[in-house]
Amino acid sequence: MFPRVILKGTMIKKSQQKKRTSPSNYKERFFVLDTQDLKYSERRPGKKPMLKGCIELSRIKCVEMVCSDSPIPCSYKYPFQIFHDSHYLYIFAPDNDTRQRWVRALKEETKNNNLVTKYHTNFWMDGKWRCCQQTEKLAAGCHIYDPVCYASKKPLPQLPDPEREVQELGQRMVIALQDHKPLGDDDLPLQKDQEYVLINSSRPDWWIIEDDQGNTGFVPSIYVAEKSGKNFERFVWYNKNITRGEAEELLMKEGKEGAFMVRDSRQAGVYTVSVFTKAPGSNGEKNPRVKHYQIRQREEKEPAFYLAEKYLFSTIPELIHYHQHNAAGLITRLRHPISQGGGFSQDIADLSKEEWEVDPDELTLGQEIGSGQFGLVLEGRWREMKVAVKMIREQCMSDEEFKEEARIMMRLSHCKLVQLYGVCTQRSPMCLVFELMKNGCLSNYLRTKKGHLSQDLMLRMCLDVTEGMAYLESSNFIHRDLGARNCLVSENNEVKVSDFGMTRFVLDDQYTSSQCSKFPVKWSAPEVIRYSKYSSKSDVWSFGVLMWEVYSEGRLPYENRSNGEVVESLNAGLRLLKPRLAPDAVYLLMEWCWKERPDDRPSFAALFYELNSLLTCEPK
Ligand code: 4IP
Ligand code: ZN
Repeated sequence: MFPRVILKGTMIKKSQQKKRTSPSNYKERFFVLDTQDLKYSERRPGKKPMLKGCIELSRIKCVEMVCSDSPIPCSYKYPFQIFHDSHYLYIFAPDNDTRQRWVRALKEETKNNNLVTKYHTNFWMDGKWRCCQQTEKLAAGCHIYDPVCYASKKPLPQLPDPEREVQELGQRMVIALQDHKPLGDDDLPLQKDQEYVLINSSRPDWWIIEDDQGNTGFVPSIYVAEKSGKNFERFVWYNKNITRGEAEELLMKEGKEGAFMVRDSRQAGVYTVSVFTKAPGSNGEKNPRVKHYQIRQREEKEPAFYLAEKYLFSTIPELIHYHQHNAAGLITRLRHPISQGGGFSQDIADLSKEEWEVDPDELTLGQEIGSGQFGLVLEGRWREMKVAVKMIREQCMSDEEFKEEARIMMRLSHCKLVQLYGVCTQRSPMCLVFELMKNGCLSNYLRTKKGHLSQDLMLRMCLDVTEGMAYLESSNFIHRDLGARNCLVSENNEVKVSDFGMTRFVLDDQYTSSQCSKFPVKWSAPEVIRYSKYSSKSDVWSFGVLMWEVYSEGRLPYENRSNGEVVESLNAGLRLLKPRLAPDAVYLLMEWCWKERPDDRPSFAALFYELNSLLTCEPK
């Protein structure tokens, strides 16, 4: 019997990279699904179609959409996945309807196969699963696979099942620490103690979660606690590297009844709550002192954590939250979280208004971590988060214009951009509150790591920047001052783009006129130097120079040459030379960024795609 054709059409596929070294690329293919196989072929005008691949339906183990917020480097933007044998085939449909049609049909044809129980919701990219961060390509999925019903919203609420293990599900679950009313359409209401699936935690302040009805939305991250693991570094009360003695000293110095912190106990994997009190003890002791309580963990069954026997919690943040409001067996209620960086923060702040104005009472300033164009940068705390605070030197910035723009800049939110949380204008000098990046600016980072940067790391750094810039490009936002000095490095060596659009508010003409000494001539496209014509393509030029900085390990471009000499040599068609560490393919991309005509330069989306395809090997 001949197989019956079910669907056919043109879509784009990503190469499956069956071998470690095979290239990553996106090709347009004509797909035919019949009752036996899924075939794809290349069709060229005037030529016979050439069959490129054929997947027997019986070998398919999962078909599902892919949910991702990373830029898609091809013209079709609706991805779905087919997991077969030991390979993932990513196919990109031109629109959502087409994607749904294919996913439905493929699910229907494969529903009786030997299927996976869990699948990955996001892409395998850069050596890890973007959904669950696992680094093994064939690692079990992180989300229950639904072989038949293809619906994003489940009609019936799931009944609570106490036996269902978080670990077994593989999903990241969170528990609401308190009720929360949604502010806008994108927000999800929270009900205290209710569990939710964590969908996206790439922004530190707002997370996306899903309730048991299948509704998803944003919630303030400090209102929820992750159920599995002990991921609570974002809470201000947690001090990672502090000894018992240092903790005591800090708490005594603070001297406030109920000042407390959570620290690592000497015993690995165990945590201790240290709390300051003046209350008389059971044996009549009256001296101000610090008491230490070990957070105990009951092994057998959840909930597992407790300080005082009767009160059990499934996460440490829940436990702390509870004891912040109830002494319940402790010498005193946990009143003031203290952290090593200095200062204490209030209780969970009221996040009920998402505005750009930061309340000065919510902001605590710590030590200096650097200085920039506008003045000093301090470490700080805001709403239980560690933040970087830029203090704007007077007469340095046109505040009024900036304030108008802050609203737009705050909405730009991407995991490869340094997030602006808000602006504090009620204090003088005005200050801007940003996401804190532990490893400082990229140019210094490159210099300190000189001689120890692997090819893989350098490529990934460039890739991170293109990802953030592709987002700005798609938001029609021009950076205007891209360079390694304006990128920051996180604790895990991830690079994020910072200070986008900020030069527009600089009042110092030394920066703003291309004739002047502080103008970043060495990073600027010719059309910017000549007629201040900024565009995403002038950002691309600067990105070429940034790549050069990365592969030169932080050297200054055109080292000893003056701005005037640089302009002259650019006009003569000369370009920066290939850095010793740059592979040919990478230098070709730099040269592409430095095309004289802006239109001849690639877009950031294209650069992302090209760089990504150079990442052929699995990470070590
Ligand atoms: C090829 O790259 C094509 O993308 C193939 O897709 C792909 O095969 C190959 O991946 C990949 O190396 P080049 O054209 O640059 O050689 P197509 O067959 O559609 O042209 P898949 O398996 O994705 O069909 P590997 O994994 O087979 O090496
Ligand atoms: Zn996953």
